[in-house]
Amino acid sequence: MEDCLFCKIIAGKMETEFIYQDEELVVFKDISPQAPVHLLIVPKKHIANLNQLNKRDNNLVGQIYQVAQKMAAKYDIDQSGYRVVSNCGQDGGQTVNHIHFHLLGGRELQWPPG
Ligand code: IU
Repeated sequence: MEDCLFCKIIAGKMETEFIYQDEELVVFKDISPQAPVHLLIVPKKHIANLNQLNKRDNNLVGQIYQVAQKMAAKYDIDQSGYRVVSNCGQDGGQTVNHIHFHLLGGRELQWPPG
C-alpha cells in the first residue's frame, strides 16, 4: 500500500526504531505518547482495521497478544497493569488506516475512555 504510513514505516522508509520485530509484526514507540509506555504493535500485512480481520488472521491476533505480554514485561508494567486497544473507524478514534494495537501503561489509566 503505497500511501499507507505504517506500510512505509514497516518498509524501513521512515527511520523508525523497531523495539521488536519478527516475520509478522513490528513494534515501535508511538510518536505522540499518551502514557509513559505507549507502543504500537503493527502487523506487517496491510489490514485496514478490525473489520477486515478474518479467520486466516486468527494466529496473527494471538501473536499480537503474545508480543504485548512480552513488551509489558520488557517495560516492567506487567505487574502494575496496562491496556491493549485497537481503535476502529471514525467513532473508534482510528486515524491511521493500517491495523495496530496500542500498548499503554506506566500510569493508572482512566475508564471509560473519553
Ligand atoms: P489511531 O488509533 O489510528 O489513532 O493510532 C494512530 C497512532 O499512530 C497515534 O497514536 C499516533 O500518535 C501514531 N503515529 C505514530 O506513531 N507515528 C506517526 O508518524 C503518525 C502517527 I502520522
